[in-house]
Amino acid sequence: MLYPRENEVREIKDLSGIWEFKTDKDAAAILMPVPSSYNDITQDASIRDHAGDAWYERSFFIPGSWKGRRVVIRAGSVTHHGVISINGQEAVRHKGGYLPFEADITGMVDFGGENRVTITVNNVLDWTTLPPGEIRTFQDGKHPDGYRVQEYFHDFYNYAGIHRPVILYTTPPVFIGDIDIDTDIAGRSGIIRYNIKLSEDGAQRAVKVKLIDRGKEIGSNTGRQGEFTIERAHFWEPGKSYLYCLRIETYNNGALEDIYSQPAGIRTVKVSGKQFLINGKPFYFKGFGKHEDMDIAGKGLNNALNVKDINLMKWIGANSFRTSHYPYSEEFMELADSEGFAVIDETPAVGLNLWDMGKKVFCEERVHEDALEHHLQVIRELVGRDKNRPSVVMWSLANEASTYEEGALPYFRKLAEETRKLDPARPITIAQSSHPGDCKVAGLFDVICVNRYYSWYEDPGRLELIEFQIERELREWYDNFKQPVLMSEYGADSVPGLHHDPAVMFSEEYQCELLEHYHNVFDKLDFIIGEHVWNFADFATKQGITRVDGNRKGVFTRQRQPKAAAHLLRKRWL
Ligand code: BDP
Repeated sequence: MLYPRENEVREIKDLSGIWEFKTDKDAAAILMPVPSSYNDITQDASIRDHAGDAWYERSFFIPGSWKGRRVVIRAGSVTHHGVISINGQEAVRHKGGYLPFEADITGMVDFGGENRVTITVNNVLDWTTLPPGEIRTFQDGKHPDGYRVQEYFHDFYNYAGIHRPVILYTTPPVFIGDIDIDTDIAGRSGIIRYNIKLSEDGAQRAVKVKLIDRGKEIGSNTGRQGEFTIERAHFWEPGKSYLYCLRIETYNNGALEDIYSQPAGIRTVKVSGKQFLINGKPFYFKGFGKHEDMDIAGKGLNNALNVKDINLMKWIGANSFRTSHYPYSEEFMELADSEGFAVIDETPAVGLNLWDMGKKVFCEERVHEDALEHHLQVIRELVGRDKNRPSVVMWSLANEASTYEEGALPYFRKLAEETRKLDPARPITIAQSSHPGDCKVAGLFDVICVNRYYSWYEDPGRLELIEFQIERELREWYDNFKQPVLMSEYGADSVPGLHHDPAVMFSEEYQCELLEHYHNVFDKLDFIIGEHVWNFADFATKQGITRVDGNRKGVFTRQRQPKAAAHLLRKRWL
């Protein structure tokens, strides 16, 4: 799905702003910002903890000048189910909280008049959603009869709402529908191959593609498929972004009809032996697992926060991040492309683990056919959305699933096959918490990503054990699977300002010493291709006895101030 871009023939109208909102059909509407999570906006705990439908509504005008154009409504993220209605008529419904969806509403709107959009948002998680969850209803005498809670198994708050912009955009009735870009390098030359899809009725249209370099046309072709070879090309690489642009024009009997400008970064990625190669050179990942998370707005898109995070990642010397544990906004992905960060792009498959060897996840009553079908659909949508982004160097299909179960193997085999079919060029992985001896699925992937918390969840307080334990484990992963290994999570909670010497858990000293022990091991092993600290910043979680105001493993606070660990990483990475 193309990211909406305006130009001479396409217009965008952003419906961000303050909408009317209800969680109960009969209540009076209250004010709700879009984009934002709704949970932390009011003083009402029942809205914060709501599980079920919520309704958003606003009116908008369609200018008379749009008559004859195709009008599309597009939502970047409605968590987790969304139904968009226009003037009371359903236009589209979508399942999956972190990916865009859209609908042609040309036939539903009043041109030159006022229109109404209603979005029904449902945040319920069950065993067919990603992440999964369960609604628990109590009839046990210990709770009021019928008491109902949303349970889930992942460690971040189940923020809900319209998290990314809702926009209207126009195209001509016959339009550019999709583009596939593939790039290659031959010596100092860069190659950009493309394949353009027009809407169904576009067979008679002529297509022209112009190659633009910093505003200047340096080549042009005709036809829907083709390639450009750029001698002495500038390549895209982490820390040094360079984007060309393909300007696609369609013509109807010689008259210009549609235009779309697609950025294109020339780079290659490949896993070879013990290395992860970008443009043929070994790449070492330095960075974080992150979250979309902030005070008040929750998971709502915030450009100030996004630019701040990019600046902090540059300041600390990071070159990459993983979109733990769901696809991030296209606005943030645009920044990764333009600012030169390598991204491990992850699906929302997190919490497929009950941390209980006795209770299976991959079985008929939990993750089964419907879940698999949805997971495949999410992968198709994710690849469809991000396939042309040079920043995306690897797909991560899940986080910490119980891959020690037999049932995990057929499940992940299907996912791996589908992803490779959709995108034969990029490596694939999953972030693992299973142990190398028990994991049934690692052989399906290209890179081992390990999440591990020695001296935190395991042997808490025992910093002296880390090097022995992690070295043993990492060697075992490599010996068993002969794939390069990336430490995709390691870290410790710390409360800023809490000091202790010798270090104790939750002090800033402990977080620093823990990281250093891991680093000593990474520096010894030649198959380690990177380190992603958990987490970039503190973030909200559900309430529980192991969380004091959320997860505190950030090296920055939730307000983006550095803890001591941030200075330690900055020294190491720069
Ligand atoms: C890992 C998860 C991550 C958690 C982290 C933690 O992948 O989502 O936040 O542990 O517990 O299990 O801090």
